[in-house]
Amino acid sequence: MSQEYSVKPKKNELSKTRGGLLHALIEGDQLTASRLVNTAISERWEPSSVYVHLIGHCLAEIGARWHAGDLAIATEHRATQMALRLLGNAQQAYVNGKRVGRRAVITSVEGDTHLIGGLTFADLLRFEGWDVDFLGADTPTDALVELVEKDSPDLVGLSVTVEKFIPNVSKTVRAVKRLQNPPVIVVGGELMANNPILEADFCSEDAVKAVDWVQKHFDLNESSVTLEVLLSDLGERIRRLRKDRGLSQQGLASQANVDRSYLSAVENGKQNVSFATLKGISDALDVGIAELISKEWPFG
Ligand code: B12
Repeated sequence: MSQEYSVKPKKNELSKTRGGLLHALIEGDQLTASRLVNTAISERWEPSSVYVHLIGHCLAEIGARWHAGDLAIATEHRATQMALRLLGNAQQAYVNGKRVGRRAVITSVEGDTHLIGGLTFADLLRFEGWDVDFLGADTPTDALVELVEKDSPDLVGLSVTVEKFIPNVSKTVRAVKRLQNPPVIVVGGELMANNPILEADFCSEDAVKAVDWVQKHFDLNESSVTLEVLLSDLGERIRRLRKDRGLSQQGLASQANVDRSYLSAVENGKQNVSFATLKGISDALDVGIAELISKEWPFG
């Protein structure tokens, strides 16, 4: 994911936004719900905080209240539709990651109509630069197998929410694995905490953990990030911090004791920097070196 959106909200901030969103979803107040999610995104919350810890969390709470008989089914349905719109807008706001040349097909398993968990995993992968086909819910096993045979994706993600459909997952995994050059298969959904599917390559109740596993499995983690990308990210962070502080390139260059043209090359990711230069720039920007090179954003 782009360094731009890597803020983990503070606990109290998350819980306040959750409270507001839960209320808006229950009341059918789309305007307030959109405003809360848009604010979180404009404050550069990482996608998983918005998808899982904010929207997903509110849906689970609404489900629990509906299950307990405290909410009408129509209220739950309306909240789900609102959440789908919020997620659609979030997907537009977060830019897809730089393409990594890998393809995934994600769907809920045959019979299962819950689609938000699979959609969450699909979008989190998109933000990591994957090309993703999201098929939605309840895809018949035969249709999925046919598509996988035709398109040969690198990864298939299956979502299952309702216990009685677990046998459909095993059936689907076996059918896909019988293909020539079968893809990697990841199964997700809350039930996976206690009912892992043995034939799958990875199972998890947590979409973020699954994305991590996938990135490692396909060797797409930061260790494989090139120096070029690291320097370009560093340059972008320096430029943003400089602008935040209302400094011109010349102003920062003077304070950091470097030439303006040198600083311009650094900001454009075209210049490798020594530790001494990094220290000069970080002092002038009034941030620690660790913050300057960390993924967290924004700092201070
Ligand atoms: C919205 C909802 C619905 C909507 C679904 C709308 C839609 N298009 O998605 C509707 C109203 C259609 C619905 C129907 C039903 N539902 Co419902 N529903 C929910 C609710 C409230 C929210 C689900 C949700 O979207 N959560 C938010 C997402 C983000 O969470 P998640 O799905 O768990 O996903 C996370 C992880 O599990 C994981 N993950 C999920 N999928 C995948 C896939 C991969 C590949 C990976 C890596 C990770 C991953 O990542 C996500 C983020 O970390 C839940 C309550 C709850 N506790 O979740 C009940 C709930 C899931 N429903 C339930 C039930 C029983 C039903 C019905 C059977 C009710 C009925 N009697 O008709 C039907 C199912 C019909 C069917 N054939 O499927 C039960 C399931 C119990 C069970 N485990 O068997 C729940 C838990 C409610 C309850 N407390 O009883 N439901």
